[in-house]
Amino acid sequence: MTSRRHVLKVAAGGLVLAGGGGFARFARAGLPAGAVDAGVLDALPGKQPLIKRSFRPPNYETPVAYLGDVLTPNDRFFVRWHLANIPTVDAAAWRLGVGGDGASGSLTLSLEQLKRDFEAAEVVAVCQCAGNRRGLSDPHVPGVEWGYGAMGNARWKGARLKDILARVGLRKEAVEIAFDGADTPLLEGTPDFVKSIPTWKALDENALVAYEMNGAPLPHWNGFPARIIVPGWTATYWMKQVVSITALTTPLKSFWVNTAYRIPKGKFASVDRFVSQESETTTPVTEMVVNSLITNLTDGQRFRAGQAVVAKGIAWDGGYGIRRVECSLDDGRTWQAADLGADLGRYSFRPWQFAFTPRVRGPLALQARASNALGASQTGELIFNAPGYHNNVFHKIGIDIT
Ligand SMILES: Nc1nc2c(c(=O)[nH]1)N[C@H]1C(S)=C(S)[C@@H](COP(=O)(O)O)O[C@H]1N2
Ligand SMILES: [Mo]
Repeated sequence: MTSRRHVLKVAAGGLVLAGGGGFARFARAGLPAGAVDAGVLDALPGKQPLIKRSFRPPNYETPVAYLGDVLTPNDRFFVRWHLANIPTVDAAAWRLGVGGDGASGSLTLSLEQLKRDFEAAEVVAVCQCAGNRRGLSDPHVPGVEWGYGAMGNARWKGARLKDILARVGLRKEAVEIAFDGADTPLLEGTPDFVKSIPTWKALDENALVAYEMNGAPLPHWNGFPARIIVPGWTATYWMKQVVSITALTTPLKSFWVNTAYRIPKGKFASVDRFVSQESETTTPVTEMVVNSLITNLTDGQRFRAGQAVVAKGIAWDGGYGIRRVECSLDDGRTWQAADLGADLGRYSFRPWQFAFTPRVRGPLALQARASNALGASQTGELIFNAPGYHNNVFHKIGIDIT
């Protein structure tokens, strides 16, 4: 079903995308080289060309230039799957099972019922892989070697998880709510992709079973006909093609929660805890860390001395809200405030821009850093961890003033 089509450019010496996304000049901008390379632009059926990191399973990232739009178009939204068996779901035949020992009853919902029997809710929220920017990790770490684009922002519409859980009668002993999707492993021995979140998080009014993305049905690659939305938390919990929701009175046993997607305890200033899955030394990743990206400039881009330059970008966090974005033109010695753009809600990308007029000829590095309502900010030095999660090193672009 996944035919390899439209291979547009093979980047032997570095792929150049109009307006952003070049990775060829990290060394010059003083960034760690990591393992990321320019990648190959390739279009999955129904998608625009994205940067291919792997084909089976499909892992495709969004070029930086497309992340300048506050809402990421559906056909440019990144794609990440762990398992290679991804069925095409027939909307009419699809069913969502709801139950578990943490529920008093059980229920099977059709797509029709999901849309008709529950109040529709909407939230604009960033969907970002915990491993976004892993390919920039220095030293190198194994995994999908993402650049900056394993993320997107969309307006999600669906039924509230809490309303669905209320329909089956959640018992007070329920500690976690687990999700399974229609995808299955290709090889025996590969664990099925099953995830859970704490019950309190599932009861958040912004947690949804979404059947619309930016006003349209979800693309197949992003979880048609319905997926879980956990605003503020990394995308690993955002189960696609969801087929079951299970309330559990004991913590889920799943490789994808117990072993993968975990970080050393205390390493990051995460506020939301997932207590039932914490060990002595590690904890599941929960919220996204505060982060930002310069979206309209590329490394090596030329500007004339005395000519005004407007840098544009986006900032986001785990849902506390972006309060400030600052830029530095002197290697972080001084920082100047950027202007924040439209606020689409605390879970959304927040656009920003920063105008400056370079006077001196030669190379010039621009860095951006965001901070949120808690006062949390980004890091200048990578906070190294073996799985390569939560990379929020200041984004830096090197331009040439001529
Ligand atoms: N069914 C299913 N859902 C899934 C996954 C998966 O492998 N299977 N991967 C998760 C992870 S780790 C990420 S980063 C997001 C990616 O969402 P996207 O492909 O819509 O961008 O989906 C999540 N939901
Ligand atoms: Mo992910």
